[in-house]
Amino acid sequence: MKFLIINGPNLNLLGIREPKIYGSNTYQDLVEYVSDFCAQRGVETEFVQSNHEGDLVDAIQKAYFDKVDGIIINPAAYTHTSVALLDALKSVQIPTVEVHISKVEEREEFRQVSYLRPACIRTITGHGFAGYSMAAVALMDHLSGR
Ligand code: CA2
Repeated sequence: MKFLIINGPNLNLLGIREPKIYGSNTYQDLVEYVSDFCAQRGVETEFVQSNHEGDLVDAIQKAYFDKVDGIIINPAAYTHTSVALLDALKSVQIPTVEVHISKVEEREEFRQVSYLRPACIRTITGHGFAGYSMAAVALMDHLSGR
């Protein structure tokens, strides 16, 4: 099984600023945590982080041709704006879980809307990095029909 983990704009700054909201661990720590978690369960991982919407669309399309089994996506600010990412997820039909490190539902009103949610099997918010491992488990369960 192979999962693609996509992180959107500014998540490369994890651990560098706003530790009260996003914690003090870095993007590299996140990659190591999620890849170890998945590897221990026999799941291969690939990671993409970009600050550019089109790069994220390209990554989703590439996942289709690479026969990726599941996608974990934290679209960051594009969550609240991107029809392009919604359309990309809808077009590839790969089971996807949306993750947010912070509890978006308790933050500003504009963060309450997710354009991508309708294309996702689950949305996980407010669990920090653990949200990504919860997403991996949700995909494993979904793909094994549990
Ligand atoms: O809670 C999340 O994971 C978010 O997707 C993070 C986005 C935000 O726009 C969403 O509403 C919720 C922002 C990511 C910015 O990450 C930073 C990390 C360190 C320092 C500054 C920003």
